[in-house]
Amino acid sequence: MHKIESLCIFTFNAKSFNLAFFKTTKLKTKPKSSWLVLTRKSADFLPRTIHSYTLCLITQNNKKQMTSRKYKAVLISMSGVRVYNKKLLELGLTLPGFVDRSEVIASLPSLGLLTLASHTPKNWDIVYIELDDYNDNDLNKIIIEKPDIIAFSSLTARIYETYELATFFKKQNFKIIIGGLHTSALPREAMKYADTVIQGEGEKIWVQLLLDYEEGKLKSFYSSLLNSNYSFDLNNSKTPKYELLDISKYNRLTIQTTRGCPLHCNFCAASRTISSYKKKPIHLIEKELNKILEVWDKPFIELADDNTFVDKKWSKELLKLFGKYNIKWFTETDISIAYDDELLELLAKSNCAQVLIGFETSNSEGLKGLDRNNWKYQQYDNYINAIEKIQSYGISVNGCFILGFDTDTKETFIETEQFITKSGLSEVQITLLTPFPGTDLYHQLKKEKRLLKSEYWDKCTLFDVTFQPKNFTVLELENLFQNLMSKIYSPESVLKRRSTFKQVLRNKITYNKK
Ligand code: B12
Ligand code: SF4
Repeated sequence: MHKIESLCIFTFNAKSFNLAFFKTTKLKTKPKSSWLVLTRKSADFLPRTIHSYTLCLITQNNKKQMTSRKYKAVLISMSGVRVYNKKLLELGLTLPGFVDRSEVIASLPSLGLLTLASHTPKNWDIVYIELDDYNDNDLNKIIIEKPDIIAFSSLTARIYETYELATFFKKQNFKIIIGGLHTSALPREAMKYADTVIQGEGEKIWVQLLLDYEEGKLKSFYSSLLNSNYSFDLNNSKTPKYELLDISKYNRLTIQTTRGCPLHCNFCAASRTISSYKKKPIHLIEKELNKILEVWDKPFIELADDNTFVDKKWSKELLKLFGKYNIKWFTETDISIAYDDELLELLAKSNCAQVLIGFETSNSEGLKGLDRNNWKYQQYDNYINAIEKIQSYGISVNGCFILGFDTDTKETFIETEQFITKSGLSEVQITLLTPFPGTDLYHQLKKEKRLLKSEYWDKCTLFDVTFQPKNFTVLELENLFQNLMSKIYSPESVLKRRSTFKQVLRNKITYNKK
């Protein structure tokens, strides 16, 4: 039952329905559509003349909705990619494979913030801003918006800049909120710079904190990790607000179909640090794909998942869904997909362009104790066959390898190159082991007093050395890594992998003809 709050009678011309409506009721905000429907229905009961109606209006929504003022939040994504190792940077610029991938990744929007935007109550306006390199002009544009709050999404590598901006805006009396993976790991640190810090999943907290702000009761800390009432059920997911983006700036968009990963690798700093493993219902993913197609007719989609195909039954439904669309897409998985032919068949038919798999190391010793159940260690002997099998279905495999494990020696660098060549991988990524704050690896290295600095967050780029390696000096590890980069991304190696990629594509064509 709705509370009847006012009754008004007025006459108006049919063509100017909305205008008369707003004028008469003197509403500052547009009424809810359900309310409009009710009023139109009411009109059906009333006598009609050709050009005008006499309408009896029964207002139903709660008073607050009608009279409350509009609020505004600016959501800031610290976008772009970062690498500080100068030599690597110079080298990187000459390495075609590396540059291509960086350019592709660098343009991705903040799905976290677009997700929060979709959960924002109607009495809040949202302005979404990406700041890569920024200047005074960019900051002035934010000030001119006169927002009630400025909310940042944080990743570790750009947290110092986030804090700098937070301090700047705080001085101008804006309320500052910071959430994301970095504040989830180190909320106390972030509290020095923000009015409110968020730890964990944002959807439910966001709604609560906006309400708290309206009521002047904003808290300094909200956590879905410490308060399970705030953890989010993906059944309640809303389609991210892709319409906030200027789509011409992007070459890919992201959607998240799963959150978390059950493997718990000791170095992993992805969404598993803020959520247990969970899956989004397929019909909601379908809505997201449709929404993307509304704003972009030929999209390329990157799943922002940690590890998509953990649950094989659900994954097959997901792949059937993708199969209905003509959308190219990419995601991250573990090698277990190689053991499921039905899944591989569906994957091949789903327009999946590539899967990224974390093989982590070519040195099996490095896999020991890496994840909670030693699962990756047990898969090591299957690596080469798994790559061959997945690619035989026409799905390109992008293999990821991490260098800098305690078990690594100089030989590991040679073996990694040999492994990559032998594996027939059609794409490759190598990164340096990085102790992101909050991870088991971070706690271990801190205990062993091997972190190069107590705070080194800007160096958490996956390409900068941040701790004392076991079998090398820091300089040796840097040099060995650069050397491997120059071999792996040399024009010849890239060319070779591109020809493998074309062969894989031919597999797909043959496979899909079957
Ligand atoms: C897409 C992506 C990017 C994009 C977009 C980043 C972004 N702002 O979201 C771009 C290309 C910019 C990017 C850049 C980098 N990335 Co990146 N990226 C990803 C990826 C693949 C998906 C992230 C995602 O969309 N998640 C889904 C959304 C829904 O989750 P979310 O953002 O965490 O948001 C939720 C909560 O955190 C919270 N929340 C987030 N922000 C806020 C803000 C407020 C106010 C509130 C209330 C809540 C809240 O609510 C959201 C919903 O629950 C992840 C890998 C992965 N599988 O997660 C890596 C990942 C996030 N990236 C990583 C890294 C290392 C980088 C780079 C350093 C790489 C580099 N060398 O440059 C840079 C970072 C530089 C920078 N710009 O800060 C690491 C980060 C680890 C960490 N703790 O910082 C990850 C986890 C990958 C990994 N290998 O570990 N990345
Ligand atoms: S498999 Fe990947 S996503 Fe899962 S815990 Fe390990 S590193 Fe993280």
